[in-house]
Amino acid sequence: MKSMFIIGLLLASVLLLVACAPRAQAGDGGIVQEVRVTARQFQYSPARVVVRATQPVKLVVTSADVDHNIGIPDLYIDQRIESGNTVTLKFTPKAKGEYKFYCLTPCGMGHDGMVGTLVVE
Ligand SMILES: [Cu+2]
Repeated sequence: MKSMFIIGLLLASVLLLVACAPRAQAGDGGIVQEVRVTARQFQYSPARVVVRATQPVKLVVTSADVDHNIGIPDLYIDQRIESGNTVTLKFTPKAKGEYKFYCLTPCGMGHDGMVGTLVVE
């Protein structure tokens, strides 16, 4: 009788764990990772973004001042962001690693230092 109680307790625990496990968001094309980045002279915020490999990413980038760009050459991404606008990029990073992203639109004297890192784990 006592063993039946223990088995029941174990079953209830497993069901509770399954019910509480994190799930992918449904209804958004399978997007499971959403990251927001703000571009402004002369930095990205955050400048370091961490995502998981092989899972779709939705990268939302807003320009807080002048025209900018987010370029991730290794992932064939090159997207201009006009002043005050927001762009949404969807991609799935295949390989783990660190990918630099740059502003590829001249935006002022500090433009060359406008760099960030996408970390794919
Ligand atoms: Cu720039």
